Amino acid sequence: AERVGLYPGTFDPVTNGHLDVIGRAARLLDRLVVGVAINIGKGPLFPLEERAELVRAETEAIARRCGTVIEVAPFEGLLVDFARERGAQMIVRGLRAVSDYDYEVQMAGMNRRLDPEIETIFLMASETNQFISSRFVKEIARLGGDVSTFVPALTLERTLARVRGGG
Ligand code: COD
Repeated sequence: AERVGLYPGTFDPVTNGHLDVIGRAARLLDRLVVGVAINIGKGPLFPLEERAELVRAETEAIARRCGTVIEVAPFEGLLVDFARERGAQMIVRGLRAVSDYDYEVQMAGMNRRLDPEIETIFLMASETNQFISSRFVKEIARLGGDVSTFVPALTLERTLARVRGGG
């Protein structure tokens, strides 16, 4: 059977940490759906369409390299419902520092109660990309720091345009 995974997130914006996880997941799967959350509490820097557009653009090379189909799709509502709808047997999450652990374990546990058929799998990024977070990328860029090793090229350009534009 086709192995399908769902990698959900906010991607505000996509970072080299996310891409590292996507590359590792792609090697294990036939098809990877990257779910871009529509409703996110805190006002995002990028609107939904641009978050999805950047994920799409930055994952093209990975899809070509792995021969895995990567679909980028916005979603709202329950994650497990979206996973079922897209035919995914597993949810892919990334683990960074221990600080992610509590939240990730609770989320995986709750999702398992909601749908015991769907497995959550955790992947770690390389040492270089391990500690990158969208939140700190935005903060560093706003304060004039160099984020060019944290995000891919097009995303860097768009991030600088947004923070310079005061957005
Ligand atoms: N290295 C490794 N992993 C990383 C890195 C890195 N440098 N950076 C990010 N990641 C991982 C994160 O740990 C996460 O697993 C994933 O990448 C996405 O990260 P974010 O920050 O873009 O997205 P999140 O964690 O804010 O997304 C949360 C969701 C939108 C997926 C969640 O809120 C959700 O599922 N909402 C839908 C409603 C629902 O079903 N709720 C019940 C869930 S129990």
